[in-house]
Amino acid sequence: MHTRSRGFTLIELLVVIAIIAILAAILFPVFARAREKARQTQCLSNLKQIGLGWMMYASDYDERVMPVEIPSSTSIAYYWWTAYDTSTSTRIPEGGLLYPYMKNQQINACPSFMNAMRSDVGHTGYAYNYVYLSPMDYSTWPNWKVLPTSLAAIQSPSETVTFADGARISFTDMKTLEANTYLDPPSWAYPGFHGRHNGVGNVAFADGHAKAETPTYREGTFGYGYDAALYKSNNLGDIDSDGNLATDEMFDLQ
Ligand SMILES: [Ca+2]
Ligand SMILES: [Ca+2]
Repeated sequence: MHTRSRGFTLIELLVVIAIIAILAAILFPVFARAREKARQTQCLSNLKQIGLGWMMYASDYDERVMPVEIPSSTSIAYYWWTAYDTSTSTRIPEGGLLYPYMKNQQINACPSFMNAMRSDVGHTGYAYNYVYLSPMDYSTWPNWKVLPTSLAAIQSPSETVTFADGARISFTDMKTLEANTYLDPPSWAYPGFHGRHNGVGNVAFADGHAKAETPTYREGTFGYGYDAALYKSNNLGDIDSDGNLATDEMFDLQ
C-alpha cells in the first residue's frame, strides 16, 4: 500500500514562503505608517505645550510675546530653546526663555527627528515665527535690539503661526538635514517647514491650537541659488494658504 508523506513538499514550502514574503511586503509599510502616525500625535502634543508655554510667557511679560533671543553683554547667549555659554561652548537648557514654562527639555524634541541633534541646539524639532513675532533691529549694531510684538497686535491669532516642525539643509555640506529653530516665512530666503510625518508637519497657532498642515513646495531655484528639488525631496516647504509665496499671510500680524 502506498503511504503518502506527511511533510510538505519543496514546492509547497516555497509557496508558503512566497506568500509570507508578499504579506510582509504589504504589511510592513502599513506598520511603519502607523508608528509614524503615533509619533505625529506625540509631536502635536509637544507643539501644543510649547504654544501654551509661549502664551504664559506673554502673560508674565505685560502681554509682550517671547523674544526669539535676548541680546547679552556677557558670554551667555539666551535663545528661546536654550542658553549657550560661548566661552565654553556649552548648552544651558534651563536658561532657555521658554524653559520656565516647560520644565522639560524633552518637549523640544520631535520624536520623528531625534537623529538630528545639533551640539548648539540639542534635541529639537521646532522653529519659531521670529520674523513677525520677534523682529530684530540691527541698525544700532553692536547694540542690536529684539522687538517682540504685543499679543494685541496679532489680529488673527487662530491663523498666525507661532511654532512648527522645522528643519534646514546644512549650510556646511548643502545636503544633510539638521535642526533649525528659526522658521522663515515664504517670502524669505529658504523654506524651513518640515513635512516629516507621512508628508505633513505640525503647526502651533497664536490662539493655542495646533494641527497638521501640508507644506507648499517651491519650484526651480530660489534665494541664493538654492535647488527647490533638493528641498522638496527632504519634505522642506512653506506654510502658505493663498498659493502665493510672496505673501506671508500665515505669519504676519494681519
Ligand atoms: Ca502666501
Ligand atoms: Ca495673517
